[in-house]
Amino acid sequence: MIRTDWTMEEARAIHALPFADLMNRAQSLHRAHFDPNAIETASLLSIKTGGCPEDCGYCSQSAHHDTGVKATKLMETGEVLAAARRAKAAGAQRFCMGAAWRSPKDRDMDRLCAMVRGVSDLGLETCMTLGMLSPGQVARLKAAGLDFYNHNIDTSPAYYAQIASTRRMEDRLDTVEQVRKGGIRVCCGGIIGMGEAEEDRIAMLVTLATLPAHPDSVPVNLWNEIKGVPVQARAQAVDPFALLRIVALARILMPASVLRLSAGRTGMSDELQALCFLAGANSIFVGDQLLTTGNPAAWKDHDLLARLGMHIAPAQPRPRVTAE
Ligand code: SAM
Ligand code: DTB
Ligand code: SF4
Repeated sequence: MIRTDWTMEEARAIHALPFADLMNRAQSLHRAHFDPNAIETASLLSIKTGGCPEDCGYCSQSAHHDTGVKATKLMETGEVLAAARRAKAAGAQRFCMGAAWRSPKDRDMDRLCAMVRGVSDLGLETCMTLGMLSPGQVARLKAAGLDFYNHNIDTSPAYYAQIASTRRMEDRLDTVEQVRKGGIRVCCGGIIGMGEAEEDRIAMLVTLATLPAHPDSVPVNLWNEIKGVPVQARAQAVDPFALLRIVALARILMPASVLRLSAGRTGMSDELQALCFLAGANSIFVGDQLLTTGNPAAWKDHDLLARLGMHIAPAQPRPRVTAE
């Protein structure tokens, strides 16, 4: 059963289960909703890097922090399509285009829509992450054929103000709601390892799991160290078991959502990734590069999946995870 009325008490109790009980519950639900040996693959491209007016304390692309990332203009459609062809050849099913904006300018919409149509025509699922969207922009992207929109809540409501001051979590949730209402599937998750407490991690998942509809996909990012950003002073190494508990809790609270093990895999052992898949993670980014940081080499991921007897999930439109 898909529930959107989870309480913090329930989530804390699940999170605190003995490890074997927690993993068993997560794996049983995973099997009820998905092929447990299938992994979805997405590829990322930064179509507009750096110079972002937002001050997210974890991000290399904010103009507020001195990180050495060079600001670029929005890429040409042709260059984006060439990258999408390469991603498809390397085994990606979905192509996710990210821009370091607070929100897109209306003058950029024609080009963004051309990118969506072009990537879609290559037979790839399309995803964009462009910051906040107006209802009109949602409608244009939907008409161009955009399948997914990524917009993360990043942390708990209580910790959010420590992470960004140029926007509120309510602004993020408003965009998520606009996207959902506009009929584009929602990809919404967050980051762990930014100095937040265990309670914040649980609260982040409860926030996602009590939205009117669960996000269709939920990225769990481990903070990728960026030198020169405010989070660097607060970041903590994440205990592998703490990560596993969060993955399992996400799987239990949102059993039909695709769970993506996103940033941070370069620092994870094969064994930890395998345990994350057991706990319910069923999607990864493939390709050497995320946005401004690295990702495991393609051969390493293929090797890992082969050793685990896992395969790339056939891309197929899935029904929305909860009804209106
Ligand atoms: N500007 C858009 C936005 O904020 O939605 C799109 C790009 S933004 C880089 C997408 C997401 O990447 C963020 O919401 C955050 O969850 C994740 N992210 C950014 N920097 C990260 C880092 N250093 N480590 C882990 N995840 C990170
Ligand atoms: C998400 O949750 N993770 C991806 C994607 N959505 C856009 C981004 C990860 C970025 C990691 C830091 C970087 O490469 O700059
Ligand atoms: Fe800008 Fe997105 Fe980075 Fe925040 S996370 S600074 S909005 S690119």
